[in-house]
Amino acid sequence: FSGSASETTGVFVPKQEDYQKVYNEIAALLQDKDDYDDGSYGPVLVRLAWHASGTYDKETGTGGSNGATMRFQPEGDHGANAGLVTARDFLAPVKAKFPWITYSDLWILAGICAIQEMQGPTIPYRPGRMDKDIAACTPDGRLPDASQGNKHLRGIFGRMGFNDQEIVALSGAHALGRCHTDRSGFDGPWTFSPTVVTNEYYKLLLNEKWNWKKWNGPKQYEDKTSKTLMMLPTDMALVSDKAFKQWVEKYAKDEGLFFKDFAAVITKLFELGVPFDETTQQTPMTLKPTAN
Ligand code: ZEM
Repeated sequence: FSGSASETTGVFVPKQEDYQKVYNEIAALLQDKDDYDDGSYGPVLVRLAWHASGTYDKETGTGGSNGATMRFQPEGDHGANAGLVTARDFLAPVKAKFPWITYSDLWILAGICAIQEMQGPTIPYRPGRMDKDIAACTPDGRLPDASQGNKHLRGIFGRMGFNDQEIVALSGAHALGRCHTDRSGFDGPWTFSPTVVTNEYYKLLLNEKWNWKKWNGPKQYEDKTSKTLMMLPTDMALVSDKAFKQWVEKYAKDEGLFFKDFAAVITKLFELGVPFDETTQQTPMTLKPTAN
């Protein structure tokens, strides 16, 4: 058992160096297992952390990353979570090697590791989440539905406590990864560099011409030029809605601003409903990315 046991209680109290070991293990696995999707499990790890957190309801204080209730069948089987078993299975050997970390802390640490390893901004990390049991599973329907528009986005993200600017900044995560027909039913990546954090998503939203894709699948857009990229109806709502569009324009112009705002809003997302010790507020730690 690596790490340090408290002298007085004998209870293992992990330190920053212990979390760094977990980080390094995930980063090594990401490098090793590069024959998946576009060459990285990074995007699906980010999606796991987001779906663990995005169930939060500020009125009742239920949901959020404190609990990792997606481990259980009702929540794991929610349509929105289709395919995330891939991310949970990827992390199983990490949990086995570091049994002291809770699933809830591990999933968020993995999301942060993935963002940093995919050349994104540094995201401060605070541990302290506890795993809850099956009774804490959230009801279906708390995560956004990609076939909807601006009202739906404000409703869903407003319930978590996010404003327009934050909704647009969070959506920049769609620079990463892709849609899978056997998961959401949608198809294709948003950008040409789906394993690198960039502001390309905003640039493409503004500069490409987007047409409805002609196919039998759910309604989505394809880019006129290459017909290989995609946008969801909810993505296009960010440019058809004037208040959202202002932020899309700012982030398309200034990648530094996007990185700064993305780091802030993803930190907020990952900490929704997490009862950190009010008195100490636990100083956030910065976990070091792998040099590559
Ligand atoms: Zn996503 N997202 N998302 N998202 N998402 C998908 C994939 C990914 C929406 C959505 O319906 C979908 C945020 C917001 C929203 C990621 C991160 C974040 C997919 C494709 C869909 C359908 C799933 C599949 O088929 O595998 C909607 C409607 C959103 C409302 C705005 C936020 C916020 C995110 C993080 C901060 C990521 C990284 C992926 C790519 C996953 C992968 O496996 O490649």
